[in-house]
Amino acid sequence: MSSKIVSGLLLFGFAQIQSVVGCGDAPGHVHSLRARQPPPTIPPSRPLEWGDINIIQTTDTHGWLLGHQKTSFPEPNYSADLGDFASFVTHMKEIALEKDVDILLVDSGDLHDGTGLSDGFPPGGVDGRESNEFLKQLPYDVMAIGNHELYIYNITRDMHENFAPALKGRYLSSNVNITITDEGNNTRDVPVGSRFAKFKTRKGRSVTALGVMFEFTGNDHDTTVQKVADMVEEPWFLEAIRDEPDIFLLAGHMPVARDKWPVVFDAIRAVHPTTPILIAGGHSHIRDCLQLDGRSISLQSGRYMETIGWMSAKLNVDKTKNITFSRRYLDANRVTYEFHTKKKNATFDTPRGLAIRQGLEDLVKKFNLDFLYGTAPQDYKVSGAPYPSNGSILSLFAEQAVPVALAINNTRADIPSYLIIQGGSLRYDIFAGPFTKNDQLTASPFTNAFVFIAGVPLRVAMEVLPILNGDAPAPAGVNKRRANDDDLYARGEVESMYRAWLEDMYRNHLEEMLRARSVAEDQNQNQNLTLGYVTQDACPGIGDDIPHTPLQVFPLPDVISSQPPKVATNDSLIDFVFSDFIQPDVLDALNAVQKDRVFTNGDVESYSPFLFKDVLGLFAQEVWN
Ligand SMILES: *[C@@H]1O[C@H](CO)[C@@H](O)[C@H](O)[C@H]1NC(C)=O
Ligand SMILES: *[C@@H]1O[C@H](CO)[C@@H](O)[C@H](O)[C@H]1NC(C)=O
Ligand SMILES: *[C@@H]1O[C@H](CO)[C@@H](O)[C@H](O)[C@H]1NC(C)=O
Ligand SMILES: *[C@@H]1O[C@H](CO)[C@@H](O)[C@H](O)[C@H]1NC(C)=O
Ligand SMILES: *[C@@H]1O[C@H](CO)[C@@H](O)[C@H](O)[C@H]1NC(C)=O
Ligand SMILES: *[C@@H]1O[C@H](CO)[C@@H](O)[C@H](O)[C@H]1NC(C)=O
Ligand SMILES: *[C@@H]1O[C@H](CO)[C@@H](O)[C@H](O)[C@H]1NC(C)=O
Ligand SMILES: *[C@@H]1O[C@H](CO)[C@@H](O)[C@H](O)[C@H]1NC(C)=O
Ligand SMILES: *[C@@H]1O[C@H](CO)[C@@H](O)[C@H](O)[C@H]1NC(C)=O
Ligand SMILES: CC(=O)N[C@H]1CO[C@H](CO)[C@@H](O)[C@@H]1O
Ligand SMILES: [Zn+2]
Ligand SMILES: [Zn+2]
Repeated sequence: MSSKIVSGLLLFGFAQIQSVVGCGDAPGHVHSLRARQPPPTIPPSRPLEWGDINIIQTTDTHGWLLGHQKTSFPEPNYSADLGDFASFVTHMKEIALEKDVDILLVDSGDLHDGTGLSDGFPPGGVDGRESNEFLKQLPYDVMAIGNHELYIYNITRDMHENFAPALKGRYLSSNVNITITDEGNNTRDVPVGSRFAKFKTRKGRSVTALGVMFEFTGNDHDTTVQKVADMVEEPWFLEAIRDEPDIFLLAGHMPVARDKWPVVFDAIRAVHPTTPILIAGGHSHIRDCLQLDGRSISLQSGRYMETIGWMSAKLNVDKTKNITFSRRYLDANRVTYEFHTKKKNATFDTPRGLAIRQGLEDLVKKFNLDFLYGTAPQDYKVSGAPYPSNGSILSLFAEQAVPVALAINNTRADIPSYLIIQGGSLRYDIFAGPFTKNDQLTASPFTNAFVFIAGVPLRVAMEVLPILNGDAPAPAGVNKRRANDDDLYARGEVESMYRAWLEDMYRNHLEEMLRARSVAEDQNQNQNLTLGYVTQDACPGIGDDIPHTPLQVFPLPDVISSQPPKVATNDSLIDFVFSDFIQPDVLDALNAVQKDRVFTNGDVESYSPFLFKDVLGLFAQEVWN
């Protein structure tokens, strides 16, 4: 099949492929890619490759400390909790002892914002303070600060005062400061954790470690993120890297590709041309690996406790030779953990692991996270279903949930309304089954408000959406307020990068299927594969611990809408409801599409006391109960 045809097919959208892969056994009979029987649990088959120094990496855990508990695939593949992980680490350390090699545990940041365990704290609390107590119980050698530790000053201060001390100098924030008021009421600017750490491994190897943040600009007042190029010129940095260690360990909240790691790498290489450099990156939520030279490796281990990263290095003495590295992306579940530690279910749990799980379950009770709003009848996906559709959480939210939730205690409920909100309003899928407070916080935690303008002709309101989505040309005068990609990236937006990674993965899969000489060949290769990530990185060999077939992924619009109300004519006046997040864009667009009236902030009123984060719970109580 020529590549022209392949790309032509892809242009029609991913769903089209189902009618292309005919099976040949009956006319008109086609295989659905998703209709295969789920295969039985497949454990990994390849043991890990151990080296002289071995690193287990977590990153972007975002509160997912109880793992993924839903039964829809591939969630069970990520079902291990932090207690299981603690047991895994204990056993891996025992194996390292038997092999007489070094093993280090590293985290690359973003401990906040993701589930009820971090975000479901009662009023007066601080996000992540209680969930972080469990991370403190793991034997991390190095942890680096993430941007989600910097959006709210109180969180940063909590990390500085309560978290960093537990790491005893190994919570690293090389280019991130906090401004604090000390006992003498003096304002001081200090690193949130430590700028660097120097320590020796069990085998006596010297390590110089850094914790570098990408050039984040969305941080709160009284926190500072220094540019990476400025950091590497600081006297403290040059002093810290002057003496040659056995390895440099560069942990940091920065993707391993297409960001500023080469700046740090080059600064070290200028002084130490051959010293092994191990980079543990993060932030863009993908699995990735590359080598900046033959004596260095950079690993990034996904997100949300789905992936545990492994890298190892055989540290040869010959400094002119390349180092043999290995890397592996482990799916975070007990089957994986037991396979690699040669344990059985009955011998796997450690007392500390069990205590951590119990503690997390107690926290669920304390935060009332298992409060049941209702039962979801099916899965609703963020990018795993087309928008608009039955299976789209965006459709569910804008077309069903918001109208139900905002009708509650609303004096304007009887006035026809039309709603638009940002497509990024939903953070995670909803799965069939119990829908709890934890699920609500996971899917939709945002505190945006609903506002409205009364008396807008429906026709005018409906012209706004295509303009904001870029589907209609923006009329002259519409201020292109929406930030460019670089600005969004600097402010911490990563969802689009993660989704682009999924899209690449799925596109590669389709192209492979079309290349396969026959459907039989494809099925033979793929029928036993479970759904999950299919990583194609720049390191040698295969990185995924278990081969998977990728999830289908669909594009998302920037702005989504409710169904238009049933009114007499398109000129009927309605309540135009929207999110305060997009208010400036909405006003610009309204003033561009008509000239009868000038819309200003003064026309915008509060529509409901409920915020985005309240909607799904209210809806589930009404409709799924
Ligand atoms: C931050 O903490 C202080 C006291 O510890 C509290 O008074 C303040 O309300 C908190 N701010 C936020 C935004 O939570
Ligand atoms: C600390 O300084 C602030 C302003 O700099 C002042 O308002 C406050 O009264 C001082 N507090 C004490 C205890 O001196
Ligand atoms: C961070 O704080 C230190 C003092 O602890 C100060 O020397 C340094 O200039 C600060 N860095 C930035 C980028 O503000
Ligand atoms: C060493 O690694 C570098 C970078 O990965 C590669 O370009 C080079 O060919 C390797 N050299 C040998 C001798 O394998
Ligand atoms: C593993 O063991 C625990 C008790 O330690 C038990 O509750 C659980 O059902 C077992 N799981 C399997 C898959 O056998
Ligand atoms: C959409 O929902 C309707 C009603 O609940 C159902 O009949 C239909 O089969 C669903 N369609 C899909 C594609 O799931
Ligand atoms: C609606 O208003 C009533 C009466 O003020 C109140 O009791 C109820 O809690 C409100 N409903 C919600 C969902 O807030
Ligand atoms: C798939 O599974 C079947 C039976 O479980 C086995 O015979 C076959 O070799 C497997 N195919 C591949 C490609 O692993
Ligand atoms: C309203 O506008 C839409 C799209 O412009 C059109 O399809 C529809 O027929 C109009 N409806 C009425 C009642 O004018
Ligand atoms: C360990 C585990 O739970 N593996 C599951 C991963 O997901 C597939 C389906 O995609 C299941 O069959 C496995 O049991
Ligand atoms: Zn993150
Ligand atoms: Zn991040």
